Order: sequence, then structure tokens, then C-alpha cells
Amino acid sequence: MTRYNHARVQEYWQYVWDADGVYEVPDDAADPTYVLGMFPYTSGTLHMGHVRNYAITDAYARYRSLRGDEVLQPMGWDAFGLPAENAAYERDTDPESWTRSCIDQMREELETMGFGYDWSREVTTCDPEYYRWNQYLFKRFYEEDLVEYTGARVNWCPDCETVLADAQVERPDDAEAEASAVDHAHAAGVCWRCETPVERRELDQWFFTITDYAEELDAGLDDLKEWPDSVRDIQRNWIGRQEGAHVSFDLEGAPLDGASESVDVFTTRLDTVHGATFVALSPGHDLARAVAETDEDVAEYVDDVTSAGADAGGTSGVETGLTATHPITGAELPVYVAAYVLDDVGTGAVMGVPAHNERDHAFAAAQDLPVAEVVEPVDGSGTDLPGAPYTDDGMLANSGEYDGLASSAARERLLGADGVESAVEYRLRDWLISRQRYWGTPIPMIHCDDCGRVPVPDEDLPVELPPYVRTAGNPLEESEEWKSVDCPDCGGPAERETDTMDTFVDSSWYFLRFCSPNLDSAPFDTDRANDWLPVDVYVGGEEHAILHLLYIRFFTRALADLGLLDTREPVERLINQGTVLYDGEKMSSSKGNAVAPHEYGAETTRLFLLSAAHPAQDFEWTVKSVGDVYDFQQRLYAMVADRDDVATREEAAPQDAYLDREVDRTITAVAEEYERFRFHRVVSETQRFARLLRRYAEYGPVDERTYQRGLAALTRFVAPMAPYLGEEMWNLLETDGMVVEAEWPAVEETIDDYELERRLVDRTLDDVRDITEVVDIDDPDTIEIVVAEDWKYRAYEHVRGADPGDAVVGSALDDEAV
Ligand code: ANZ
Ligand code: ZN
Repeated sequence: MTRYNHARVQEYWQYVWDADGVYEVPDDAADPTYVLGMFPYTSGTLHMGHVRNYAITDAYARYRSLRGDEVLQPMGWDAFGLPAENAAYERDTDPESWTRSCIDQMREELETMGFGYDWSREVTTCDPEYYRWNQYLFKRFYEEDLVEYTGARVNWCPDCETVLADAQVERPDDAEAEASAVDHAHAAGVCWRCETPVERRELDQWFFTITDYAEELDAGLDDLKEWPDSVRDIQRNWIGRQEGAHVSFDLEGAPLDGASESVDVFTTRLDTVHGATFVALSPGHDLARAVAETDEDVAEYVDDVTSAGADAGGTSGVETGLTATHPITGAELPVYVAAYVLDDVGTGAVMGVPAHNERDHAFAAAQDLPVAEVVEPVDGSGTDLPGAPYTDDGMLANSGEYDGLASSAARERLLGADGVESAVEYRLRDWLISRQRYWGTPIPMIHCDDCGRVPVPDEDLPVELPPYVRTAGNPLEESEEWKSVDCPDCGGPAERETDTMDTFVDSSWYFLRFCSPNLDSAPFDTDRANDWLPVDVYVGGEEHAILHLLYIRFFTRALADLGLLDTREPVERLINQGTVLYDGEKMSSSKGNAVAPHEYGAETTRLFLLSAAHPAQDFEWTVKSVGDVYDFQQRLYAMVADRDDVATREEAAPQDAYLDREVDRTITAVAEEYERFRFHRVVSETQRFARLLRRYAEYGPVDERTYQRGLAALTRFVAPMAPYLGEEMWNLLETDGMVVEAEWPAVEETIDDYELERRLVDRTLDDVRDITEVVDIDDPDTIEIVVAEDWKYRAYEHVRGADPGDAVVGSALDDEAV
């Protein structure tokens, strides 16, 4: 058996591919297919998770290319961000040098894994040629009112010394579809990166108003039929559409100088409206702030809770002295400021219904407020009131004309009441993009004492980063020279914004840059992007379900509304690859159980990763299975390399027809598995087919054409997953050109069913030597006859009624029992 020297073969074909530029796609492709793996963060090393991600992406890309598509499969670097800054700080270097050396190392690793990237489109987000377009797009968003600069109570990581977006605060219930918006916001959060408990601070910050798109982002999820349900559920929960009502309470009270105002609350339980015994405002509510102007107690309370952060179990509060008039009952209710009411949920104010809501109940108990039961269990079972709230739906009581209605009917009916309006609220918050860090895109704004905030003119972009200085804080703050600038409006002395952008901005549109990576007049070419978009298949980890995968959907819509793009959804099909485990734990260098991607040779690793499980599934790395894959490669190679050892004959034999039919059948089956990303089934089909071919060769002299056809098909089954091996086999078969430029094998169907049956049925048992066993299987219309030399035939319905032993008929060669 001739051995496959993978190291030599890889090196050779890598050289040839590079020299020929075989993976470069033209800008204007006729049959464009865009296959994309999430670009890696430039951490410096390629780990098994990356390799699995890109092996999936590459196998599909190569398969599509065999099918005749022009496939865009680009690669780039998510290169900005805090880890580089930390690494630089620790190593006494600068983030740029560190990042560039990481990129060089990772590029080389990717290249030697044999992934078919069009490197001429490489994109690096820390290049000024890239991030100038972040700045450009920021400005376009600014002009469209998609940017806000506002004082906000923000999530602050004391360890990273920066603000975190809401989605970068990890809370215990993040993954639960049922988590309530309010419970979620109250849950203690930790920094997504360093797991330090997050604090709240009040700062002026830049936001993208993603909430403008909340409704569309939510509704659009229904159309993402080729996204995993889990991701759609996580996004749906994150956007958090809530149907309910706004109820308006008129206000009276001394601190308002007799001026009557009103306050709107948001409720999802309008059926409980008669049970409201107080109204509570969030500490950040405009009205709370207005009262604080004149009321010292309120001012003190607001100050306290603002710096302390969300009051989780929250029963603290302060009376405002205001009175709210219930719009339906006319009752006069006290108005509180209470920390358990959140600024940015609903309207920032609630009607307190202690009988039917946990938080209201706790607050009422602490503040000695009345409890009024207005919903009863339908089955008459009674409640634990007033000791504990009854929070389920039920039947209305003590609610005047609404008594006796079921909760759901009451909610509908009450929408017609005075002061009530149906309302939809979203849990989604605006996207806070300000970071007080160095290694990111400078926000292209200037602060002028006279003119306020002024955007940097387009012709002055990019605003490049100043040289790095080593400091624990924000290095941009330290660069006086960089900071001071003339105001573009009045020419007076002004100061640059020192915040940089969240790196998720960089990755929100990089897939568009790949369509025209060197364009220097715009972030991307609209026509080209319209040709390639949406991305046909996007592969990456599920951990991106709410950050990255929501942001690209937002960006795509915003860009479409700017007239820069036709499509509103960026990704047609999403695949989340599962985790590679080792000894039951996630494989990772921090756990010390990582296997380096090159330890077993690029292709063995790739083939193993694809053969082990469905892409979405977790699986265990085992040395034994890797060894099996290695042997499989060797056998495939030897079949082609040693094919001249197989004797040939001139006259046709029935098994030729049989084999041809099996080639046809397998071509169809393998194609279907590739279409469905079931690479593990591609591998098992390929293994099955290889065994069949081997037996065909072992059984006797072969028909050369048939055998060659089988080997050539086999080569293309495996080439998308093991491209170097595929190329080498293809070359040995003396076929034209390279397999990377070949076509998918054609189904010939030269023999129709009738003809095949006739030839096979004609063969009597005498033709087959050494019958060893006749097996009845469950299906009474089918017989199986196992014969010598491992041939095993299965007869189908067309020999219905045949007795075992009558005839040998084969339409499927099943080797499992052999
Ligand atoms: C009255 C009511 C009665 C409510 C009742 C619930 C049950 P969940 O509970 O997550 O579905 N809410 C509204 N805005 C709020 C804010 N800014 N801060 C804190 N809580 C707020 O969310 C909907 C409920 O959260 C709303 O319905 C409101 O309380 C509260 F028996 O209104 B409900
Ligand atoms: Zn000015």
C-alpha cells in the first residue's frame, strides 16, 4: 500500500494554489455564493474551535464551487479590542505591534490548514483604511439621528476601566427565554470579559439607537427560517417585545406649584388596574428629578440610589408628596420614587399592584401601603393574600363593571377605558458604543465650547489613533497634542472626543467590506454588495447570538435606509458549530486540554472534526478516532495510487452496471448531505462507497472505465473536506486540471431500472460462487444473500415472492453485517 505523505503533498499543492490564485473570485460573479466564517479575534493562536468553524465553512464553500458557483470565501481580522491592550500592557509593547504579530501567526496557521480563502480580500479592522469607514458610517448614522450623546447610568467595569454595553453584562438568566425584563435588569451582572461585578456610573456616552429598529428586528426573526431556533429565541427574548398598556394618571401636589401634570405607566397586567394602590417613579424619571429640585429628601434618595446602582431586592423608596388620580376609579394614590423601578424599562414608572405583583408586594409591605385583591383564581381555590401576592391570571373581582371577566378578556375590554392606551414596549436598550480605551476606532467628533459637538469633516477622516502610551486609564486622554484641534465650524480651539468605538461596530459590517475591500471612496461598493448579499451561509459560535448577530441585522437595516444596500437581512443561513470537548470539558488552552490544530496534520484534523458529529453538535476528541480518520485517508490514497495493480477485463460484467448505479446513487446522496451540512454523513457515505469500490476491485478484473469513474467520483466526495488529499488523488487519476476547479461528478443513469434488473435477475445462483449464508430480513419482500468474498446482495420488491436462493439481485450493497 503506497503511503500518503501529507506533509509533502500539502506543501506542494499549497504552493500551486497560491501561484494560480485559485481562490480569487471576480468582483462581478455570475453565480455568486457567499460563504463566511466569523472572522477571528486576533488573540495570536488558532484553536480547535476556529478550525472546526472554518472546516465547516470551507467544506461547504468547496462543495458549492464544485457545483459551479463562484464562491466568495474571505478572511480577515477582528483586530481591535481590550485583550490586545491588556497583552501589550503586560508585555511592555504596544497594541499595534502585538496585534500585527498575532495576525501574522494566525494567517500562517490558517494557510497551512488548507482553507480556500481569497486572501486578496483580507480585511483588518485596526487598519486606518478600514476604521476610517467606521467613522464615516458613524457620521452617516449621526446625520440620520441614529446616534445619541447622552448622560446615562452606564455599566462600568472597574477592572477593564470601561463602559460596557448592556449585552456585554452577563447575567444569570441571559439564556432563559422566559426571563422578565425587570428581573433581568436587576440581576447582578458581571463583565463578559473579566467577570468582575459591574458597577453603575453616570456618564455622557455615545449610543446607536438600535431601539428604532426594535419592532423590525423582532418581526424579521420570523423570516429567518434557516437560522437555528435557539438563536432566534435568544434574540426574541433579548429584544423582549411586550404587549400591554399605558395608563395615564393625573397628578397633583405641592412641589409642582399646583400645575397639574400626568404620569404614564406601562403595564402588562391591565386586568389588575383596579388593584393599584400607589404609583412609583424610577430615580431617573424626569418627574423624580423635578421633585428633587425642591425636595431635599427626594434629592438625597435619588443621589444615593444612582451611585449605588440597581437596588436588586428593592424595597427602598421615598414619598414625593404628589398624588396620582386613578383614571378609572378616581382614587387618589400616593406617588413614590423607588429604586426597583428602572429608568429604561417601559415609561420608567409603574402602577403598584401589591396584591398581584411580587415587587410591588414587597415594596408595599415595607412602606405600609394597602393591598387590594382584584383577581381571584377561577377554580375558587383562594389565595395567600395579603401575605403573598397572587400573580397568575384569574377572574376579576372588586373591579366594578369588569367583575367576573377572565383576565385576558378584561385586558382587552379595559383598553377602551379612559386614560388607557394599548402599548408595546421592548426590552432592547440602545447600543452604547463609547469605550474609554485606546485600541479602537476614535469617535470622529469634536467638542467646541462655542459650537457644541461638531463632527469631523469627511475629508479629515480617518481620525487616526495617537501613538500609544502606557497607562492604566484611557491613553487618548493623555495625548494633549492629539486632543487639541481647531473647531471645524468656528476655527476656535476645541477638543477631540477621546472615546473609541465598541469593537462590535467593526464587525457589524465587515462582511460588506469583503465585497470591495480596496475601495477608497466608500465603505463598500453598493452594486457589488447587492450582488453578494445576503451571506448565503454564516458559520460561527452561538455565543454571538445577541451581540454580533443582532448588530449585523441592525447595521444592515440602517445601511439599507441610508440607500447604501438593498437587502435588510444580512444572513440567509446561520450555522452555530458545537463545542469540541476533551475528557468531557470544552477544549481550551486555559483548561490545559487543548490539542494544537497541526498536531495530527491539517487534513486529519479537518476530516476528524467534520466526521465526528453534525456541525451543531458537541463532540469528544478522542485519539483513537483521529487515528481511524488517518487510516481512512491512507486507504483512499492507496486506492488511487495503487490502482494499476488491479486487473482489467474487456467484456462487460453485471457488477459493472451495478457499480455504475451505485456511483450514481452515491453522487446524489453525498450531494444531499453536503447541501444539509451533514458532513459526518458525507464521510460515512464516502467510506461506504470506498469499501464498495475496493470489493469491486477485489472481486475480479474490473472494467477500466467503470472503475475510473468510481475513483474520480470518490475523489470529489472527499476533496471539499480534505482538499490536499483530493488534489493529489485527482492528479494521480490523470484527470484534467485541478480538483479545486473541477465539476461535481455527473449522474449518468445509462442503465435504466429495467435493464439493471434484467441483467441481475438473469444471473442464477450458479454464477455466484460459494454462497455462505441466506438471511431473511424483516421486510418479507426482501431477501438478502450473503455470498463469498464479502459480496452481499439485497433484493428489492421487484423479486417479490422470490425464495431465498432463487436469484441474486443487487441494488444496494450493504456492508454493515460483513
Ligand atoms: C402592573 C402590574 C400588576 C404588573 C401585576 C405586573 C403584575 P414583567 O413583569 O417582566 O412582565 N414595570 C413596568 N415598567 C417598569 C419599570 N420601569 N421598572 C420596573 N418595573 C416595571 O414586566 C412587566 C411589568 O413590569 C409591568 O406590569 C410593570 O408591572 C412592571 F399584577 O404593571 B406591571
Ligand atoms: Zn466651534
